[in-house]
Amino acid sequence: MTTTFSSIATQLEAQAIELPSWAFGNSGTRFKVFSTPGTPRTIQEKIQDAATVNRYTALAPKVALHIPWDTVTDYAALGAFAADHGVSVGTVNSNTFQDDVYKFGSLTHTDASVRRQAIDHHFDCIDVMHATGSQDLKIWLADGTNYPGQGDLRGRQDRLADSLQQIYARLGDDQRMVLEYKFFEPAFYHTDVPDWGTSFAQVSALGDKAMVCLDTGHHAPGTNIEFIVMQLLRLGKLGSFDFNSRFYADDDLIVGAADPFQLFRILFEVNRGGGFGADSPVAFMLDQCHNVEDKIPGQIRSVLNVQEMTARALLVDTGALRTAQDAGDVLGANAILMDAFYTDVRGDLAAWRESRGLPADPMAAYAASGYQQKIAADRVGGQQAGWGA
Ligand code: PSV
Ligand code: MN
Ligand code: MN
Repeated sequence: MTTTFSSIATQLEAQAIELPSWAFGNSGTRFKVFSTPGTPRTIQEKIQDAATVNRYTALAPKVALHIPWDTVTDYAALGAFAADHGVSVGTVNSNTFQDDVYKFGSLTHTDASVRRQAIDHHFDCIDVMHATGSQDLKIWLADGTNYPGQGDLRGRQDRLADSLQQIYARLGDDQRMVLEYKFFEPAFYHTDVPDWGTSFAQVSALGDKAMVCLDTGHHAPGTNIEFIVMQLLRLGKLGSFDFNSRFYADDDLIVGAADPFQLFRILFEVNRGGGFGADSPVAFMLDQCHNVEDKIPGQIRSVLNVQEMTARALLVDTGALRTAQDAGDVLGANAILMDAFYTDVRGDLAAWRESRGLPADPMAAYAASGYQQKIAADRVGGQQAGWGA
C-alpha cells in the first residue's frame, strides 16, 4: 500500500530547524564580502530576522549563537528577547579559530596556557547556555597542520581528549556537547577532527552527553553521507546536523540546492533510524552563509527545502521496500525509493500550511510583506558574519 500525504501530515508538525545567527550577517569569500542592505547590526536584529523566518514557515523556532560574535552583557535578557519574538536560543557555538593565540591549535595546543584559554572559552559558552536556556554546546575546531612532521599527530589527539574531558565535566545535567568534524580547511595536511570516526571515538570516551555533529558540507566528494547518518543513529551518537549544500568543498550554500536527492537520502535514513519526532536526540541546524542572495529568503528557502525532502522521505512505502529488499528485488526496491523521491509534494505542503494559518507560499508572502524594504531603510552599517573579510 502506498503512503499518502495525509498519513504523514502530523509527523511534519514536529519539524524544528535551528537557524544560525551568522547566516544573517554579511558573508563572502576571501576575495570579497558583499554587503546586503538590511543586514543586522546586532544579535537582537539577527534574532528578529530569524523570528521572521519562523513566522512565515513555523519551521524555525530556535536560533544558534556563536560566541564571541554574538557577545552581549546580559544573556538572560537575550534569551527573554528571543522568547518575546517567539523563538529560543539553540546551540551555542564556540570559537577558538580567530585569535592569534590559536595559530598552532587550541584544544590540541602543546602550550598548556593556550589550551587553558581555549578550555576556559568553552566554560564561558556553558555559562551562556545556562543563562539563555540553550542545551547544546557545539565544538568545531580549526586545529590541524599544514605539513607532514609539523605536529605530533598522536600527541595532539591525546591533548584533545584531555581538553574535551575538562569541558564535558563542566556540562550541566540537561546539557550536551556535540563535536563537529571536517575533513580539511583551514589546515591542509591534517585536521585533528577530520571525520565521523574520530569524532565518535572522542565523544564515546566522554559519555552519554557527548555526541557527533554532522555537517553535510564537511566530507570528501563522493562520500556516502547517508551511510554515516545510519551508522551514527545506530550507535546512538548522532547529536546534530549542520545542513547546507556544496558543489566543491565547504560551500555553505542553501541546503538542498546542489543535490536534493542526497538530502532526500539523508532524511530517509534519519527516519529509518528514529531521528524524527519529539523524543529524537537529533538537533537539526542549518550552517549556511549567503554571499550574494538576501539572507532571510535564503533561510526560508532552506527550511522549506528540508521540509519538502522530509515529506518525500516520509512517503517511502517502508513495508513494500522491506519486502522487495528481502526478496532480492533490486529494481523493485530501488523503484519504491525513487517513487517517493519523485513525488511532487509542493501542492500538499501549501495546503498543509494554509490549514495551519501559515502562508501557502512563504517565499512570496515574505517578498510581499515589505519587511526586506523596511530593514534596508532602517539598518545602516550591517555586520559581517564572523569571518571572510
Ligand atoms: C567552519 O567550517 C564552520 O562552517 C563549521 O561548520 C562550524 O559549524 C561553523 O563554521 C561555525 O563555527
Ligand atoms: Mn558546521
Ligand atoms: Mn563548515
